[in-house]
Amino acid sequence: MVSIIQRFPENPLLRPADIPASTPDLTVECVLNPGAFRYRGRTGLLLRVAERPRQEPGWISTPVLDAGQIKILRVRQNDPDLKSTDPRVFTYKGRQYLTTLSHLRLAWSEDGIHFTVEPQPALLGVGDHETFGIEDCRVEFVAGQYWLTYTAVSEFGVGVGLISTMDWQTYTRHGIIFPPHNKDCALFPEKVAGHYWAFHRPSGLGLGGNFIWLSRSPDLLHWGDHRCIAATRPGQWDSERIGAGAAPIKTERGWLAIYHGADQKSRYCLGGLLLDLNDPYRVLARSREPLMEPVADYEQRGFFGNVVFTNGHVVDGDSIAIYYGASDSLVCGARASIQEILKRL
Ligand code: MAN
Repeated sequence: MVSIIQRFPENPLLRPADIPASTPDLTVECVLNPGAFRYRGRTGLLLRVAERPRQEPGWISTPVLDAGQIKILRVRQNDPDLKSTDPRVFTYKGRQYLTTLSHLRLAWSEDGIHFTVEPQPALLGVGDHETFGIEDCRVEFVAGQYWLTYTAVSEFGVGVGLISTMDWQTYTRHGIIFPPHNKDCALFPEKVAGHYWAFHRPSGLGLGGNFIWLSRSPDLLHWGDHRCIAATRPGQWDSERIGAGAAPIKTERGWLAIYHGADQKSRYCLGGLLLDLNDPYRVLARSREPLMEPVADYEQRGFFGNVVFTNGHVVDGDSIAIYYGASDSLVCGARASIQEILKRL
């Protein structure tokens, strides 16, 4: 099938070497999964920057936040209490840790392609529920403010935190809105039937799985009427886990949501879902084939290969600029026509 997604010829837009580390003791290992938005005529990205100390042979060392200070956990690779099979996580003495600590960093662009990265983090993990960092932030302008829904990671699990800002200088923290295990939360850009709406992705331990749920709220803080709207599909490209990308796009055919799906081999692709404009719990269509697959070299090889993952886009008329993380290492961009995507659903 002919691809309807055109990758930016300038890809990758950002790589770890473009990001100054947040402290001299850390190196930037990955820059990935940006939230995207427009502010005062510019495109903003809220990048996930994943850092750790430079790795020494024979050791794994990872930063953990402890009362706002970075502490380094350092474990010998041959320690019998260490289990490490995934580049993103390891288990030590029965407890799980991430191999990197992520914060959120702003980058700005006049043309949506060339970005200038701010020298310091915009947001770092705060408090007991973010000691392993904050990740994969969706940004949406709703009710006169920007709302940031992000993954908060700690020994207590992976949940969804909420922050608001008007000016990208001062931030208001609203705490965890979806407790563990939950991630991939994206707000709708406007009220529908008198409510605010959010996608999220709770994970079932036994029954259930990694499915997309939809909820509504009177105030963006309190969420209810949770309903599962899309499950994984056995044997297909989205058989293992699925999760929403950024906010859905309002079209004359319905709400178009771009989501990620992974298979048993953790190969991440992007697909589309179409929801009823007035009753978003009603799913009207879903892509059979992926809209985008990891086929470029930089999408197949990296920190965690075979990944295209999006949680940020900017819409301009019929054109959507999709910002995405490639192989959990780099930030890239791609463009598509919304009408063309709708035809594929
Ligand atoms: C998974 C991956 C990682 C992420 C952790 C915590 O292991 O998505 O990239 O850091 O979950 O969210």
